Amino acid sequence: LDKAGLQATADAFGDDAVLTPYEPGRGLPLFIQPNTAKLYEDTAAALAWLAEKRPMLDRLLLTAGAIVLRGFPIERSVHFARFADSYAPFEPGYVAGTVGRDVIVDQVMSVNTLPPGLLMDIHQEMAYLPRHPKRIAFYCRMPPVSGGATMICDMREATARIDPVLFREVEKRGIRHVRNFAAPSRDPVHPLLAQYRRTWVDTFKTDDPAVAEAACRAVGFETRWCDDGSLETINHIPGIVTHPHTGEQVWFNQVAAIALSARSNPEMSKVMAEIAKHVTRPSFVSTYGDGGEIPLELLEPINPMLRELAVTFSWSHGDIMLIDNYLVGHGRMPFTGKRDIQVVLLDE
Ligand SMILES: O=C(O)CCC(=O)C(=O)O
Ligand SMILES: [Fe+2]
Repeated sequence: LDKAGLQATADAFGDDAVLTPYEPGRGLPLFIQPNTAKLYEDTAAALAWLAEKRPMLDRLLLTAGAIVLRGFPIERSVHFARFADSYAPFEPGYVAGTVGRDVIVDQVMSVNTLPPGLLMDIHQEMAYLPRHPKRIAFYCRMPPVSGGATMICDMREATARIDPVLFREVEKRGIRHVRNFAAPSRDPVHPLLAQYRRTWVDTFKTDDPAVAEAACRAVGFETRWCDDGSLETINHIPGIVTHPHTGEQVWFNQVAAIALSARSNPEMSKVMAEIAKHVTRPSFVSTYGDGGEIPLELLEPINPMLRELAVTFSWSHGDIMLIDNYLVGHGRMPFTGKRDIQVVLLDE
């Protein structure tokens, strides 16, 4: 975000709000704080102001990639839901996502509840699906006492750092995912198993195979029932997308996180090894679009590179972070104690 652009927006906000690009780093995220008693204290007034300023927030988001609204009286999840109302919801919802999420109120859901001690690698939400949210927003209902920052990462910079050989291959061949959703009768062998090897019943919210198949078709999956009662799905994505508004090409897939996340967490590696003993089919495999293997050595540098670029700040109660899902990736630092961060998936 250049100085002139920021000044123009600051002028347009007048005395209502203060804009502060986050330091250290290159100004990611951009913080916006209310500067009048009314916007600071009156929830209805703040929500109306945020809705009215949407065109400006949209423009800022395209340059900044992520905006944190801090100090507005977004006291409860229902206020966050009202904030989200001024955006089009991501209409399919969290269908065929990799983790379980609880609905909190309206379109507000819980975040991925990976155990607190583990680090969640940086990813763009639902990038493994042909249709995915263009934007997402997080809300801090209760900040953790220690750790637990939502890391964010400039994917423009990350795209420039992807190995050019890998980039060209993905551009040419795309990416293919083969997933396997467990049969509902399988007993979990570890608490993480329920989270990371979801059943098709839990994933598609039905115990009717025909309904599950229809849900799969709706998100672009081919399906095949396996003899152990599990459901295999196949889908293709480009892996690199052209941003709908800026025309930039950005890396947009989760192949590194899918293949190598266990390595970020020694405890998780042990769990994965344990799971592998009990299941014959892996839950998520990605290859090039033609089925050719993506060499691991091309993927290995990606997660560390994303973490190196990552910016972290501490959550405060009431914060809303709006993210352009193409331009900014997100992950989570380990934490202790309680942490209540919530999420909505948005379209335009
Ligand atoms: O908990 C967080 O900060 C991020 C979690 C996350 O990536 C998600 O729920 O999509
Ligand atoms: Fe996420």
